[in-house]
Amino acid sequence: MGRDIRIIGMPVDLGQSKRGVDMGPAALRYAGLAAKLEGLGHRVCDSGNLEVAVRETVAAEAEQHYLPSVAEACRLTYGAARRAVAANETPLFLGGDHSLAIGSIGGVTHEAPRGVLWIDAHADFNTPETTLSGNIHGMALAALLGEGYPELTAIGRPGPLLKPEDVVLIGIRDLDSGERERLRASGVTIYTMRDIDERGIGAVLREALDRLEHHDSLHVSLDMDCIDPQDGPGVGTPSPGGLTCREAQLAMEIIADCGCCRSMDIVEINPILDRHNRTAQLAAELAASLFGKRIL
Ligand code: NNH
Ligand code: MN
Ligand code: MN
Ligand code: MN
Repeated sequence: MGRDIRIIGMPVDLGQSKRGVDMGPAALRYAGLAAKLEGLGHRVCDSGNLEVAVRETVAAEAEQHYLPSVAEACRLTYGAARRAVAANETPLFLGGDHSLAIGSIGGVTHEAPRGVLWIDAHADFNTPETTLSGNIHGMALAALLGEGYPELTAIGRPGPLLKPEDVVLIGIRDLDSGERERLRASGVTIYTMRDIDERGIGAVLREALDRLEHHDSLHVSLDMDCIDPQDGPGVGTPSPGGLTCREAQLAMEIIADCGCCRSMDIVEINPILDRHNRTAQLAAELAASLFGKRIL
């Protein structure tokens, strides 16, 4: 009883500053992602990559942090996500930076809401008023909740694409100060690395799933910088003190047990900063665990 998994690459790198995240989809394919999922009994169909502007061709947008091109990438991603869900497929989005989640999560929730597990070192809860970098990948979750650039909050359908009670953040350890205030006031459930250190990843994940119990479908948005840089060096904004590969595996296995994960993003892998593609290999293993791989 496998699933129909639809792989959708979105090599957007305009939402952040470092070069190389656009190579993430290739790195994940080279890591054998499709074969690992097929080995679990799923039918995997790879749509290739969606089109996004190459930075050199939109240099005039640099001052606006490439907002028009990021918004266009998100619109395309939204459409692809919506079509996959309408076809009863499980879309797996390969980034690219985390700005694509505005489109992927927006699109998968077009017909019906789903719960979102946002696993990240960062909360991506900045607005143009609170951001220190200006980078749009640091605003993606805020935009999904309807806050920030109108160009982003208008994508797909009017109004917020998510409600605070639809979202749980896991692995958080690096917040900007204005972002922290916004997050505290938001009503979003947050599990920081301190919570994970004190209570263990298993207890945290089980409680996170309880929080999303009112949803029968879940989306996992996996920013690979959630992983400790020791285990996942190939990311643009590494943050020490992160999840070990074992903790991340257990998180995926516990989500898999609930049987309701119906879409996923894997974002922020930067192969230029990686070592022998190990961050992409770990991500492919995590996706396999999320979609049913078991030791016994
Ligand atoms: N908070 C920072 C910013 O807004 C860093 C965001 N970087 C990420 N987010 N990788 O997941 O620029
Ligand atoms: Mn992120
Ligand atoms: Mn991050
Ligand atoms: Mn700026």
